[in-house]
Amino acid sequence: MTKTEFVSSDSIRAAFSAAMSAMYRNEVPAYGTLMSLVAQVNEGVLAEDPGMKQRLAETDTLDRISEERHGAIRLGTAQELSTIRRVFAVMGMHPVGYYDLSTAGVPVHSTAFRPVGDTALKLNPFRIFTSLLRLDLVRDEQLRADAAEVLSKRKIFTDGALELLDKAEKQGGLDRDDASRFVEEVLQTFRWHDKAIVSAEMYRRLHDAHRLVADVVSFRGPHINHLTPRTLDIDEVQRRMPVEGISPKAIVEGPPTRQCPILLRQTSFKALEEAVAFEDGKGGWRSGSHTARFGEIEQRGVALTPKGRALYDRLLNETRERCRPAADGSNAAEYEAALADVFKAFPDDWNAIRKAGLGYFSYSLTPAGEKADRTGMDLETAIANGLVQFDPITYEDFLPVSAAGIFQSNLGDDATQEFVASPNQRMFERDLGASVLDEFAHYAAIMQASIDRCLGDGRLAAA
Ligand code: OOG
Ligand code: NI
Repeated sequence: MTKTEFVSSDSIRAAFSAAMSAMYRNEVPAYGTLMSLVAQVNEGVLAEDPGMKQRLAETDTLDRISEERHGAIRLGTAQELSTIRRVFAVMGMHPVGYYDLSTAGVPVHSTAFRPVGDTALKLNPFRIFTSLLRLDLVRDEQLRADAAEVLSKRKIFTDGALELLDKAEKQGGLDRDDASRFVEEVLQTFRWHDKAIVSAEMYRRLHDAHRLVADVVSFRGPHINHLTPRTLDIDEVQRRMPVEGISPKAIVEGPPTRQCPILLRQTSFKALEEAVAFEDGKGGWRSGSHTARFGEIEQRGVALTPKGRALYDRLLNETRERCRPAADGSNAAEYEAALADVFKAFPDDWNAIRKAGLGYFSYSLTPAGEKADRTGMDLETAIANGLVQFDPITYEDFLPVSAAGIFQSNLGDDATQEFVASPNQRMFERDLGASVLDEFAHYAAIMQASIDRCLGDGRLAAA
């Protein structure tokens, strides 16, 4: 078989994200409601802002505007993590970034599997925030051993998925039939199981250690715990969620509303309580419940350089020192005001952000620039003379403090926070069986390549 008969990894990812969306809307009806709300709000924004509509159309992103951008799962073992890395690679999703959530009291560390590169992101931007449980942070030794034993026995992938995975790796791709079977088989891993693989008593012990430990260990597989479409106006969706009968988390995570959006803003609706049957130890079942699954929305802005990110982190810390957002939303307005006030220190003008070296931008020649004699001109002069233009590079990754806020709001607001901060990227990469891509180096390379293209004919001097 020749390579040309293989379906592209981008198409497999697109088929997978569509299948996941359909499954999740079916399993979690409130998520379907959120999707319709997002589509309505996006339509409204586009109707009022023809300029934005035009820009989205030009960048080929208008058609899929309200489609999912990401989802999240939580895994239990190194074996599961390294296998999922191979599965996602077939879909063109690669591990980018390392996120330590232990600092925020959640016993996991994570990466984002995502398409890398402009073309792949445009074709289908779907990514999965993937966390690995850290049993090493659970203090109770007996519980740690019991949990490890349960996890070592479960099989989260179907035999069909594993066979097709081997085949894809051996052949270097999958043909049309295999690709659609692969999507179907892999989808099974993310399904919800309403029968636990532990007893109610074991669930209670796991839950007492941390709700997240119970969520990972008690089930046959890593159910997708949320999906996240993109919204063009996150504040509006947040406001309208209660009108649609869904209950939003207390605050929007991330930076405040701005003229020039930076990084990532996110909010979610609270996880639903779902009926679960636990083993009763006598071959029967005992009914109980579990909260895990929710819906989220995101709005993205420019990727920040290490300098920009340091400023963002400092301002966010300062805000939270002034006002720590309460889980019940009682001080949400105060928090928002503090956030807006503190973030006045972050320039809100594209050129100012660029000149201060806070964000990553993509440079290109203007029509005038194509024609002009740019001999010996530096980048700034070329920009000042209208020969080179710049566009913000969108942030495609995640934020640990925001992620922790999303975790916590969906684990129940009384989730204990008693873990000692202990990032361990080396351990994570060993378990993953690969190293993660450094997100900053990645954005810097995109920016540099765009500058090189402007300088490419050698007439424009390096800045
Ligand atoms: C993942 C939470 C992180 C995000 O958007 O920051 C996340 C989880 O709850 O498993 O998805
Ligand atoms: Ni998320």
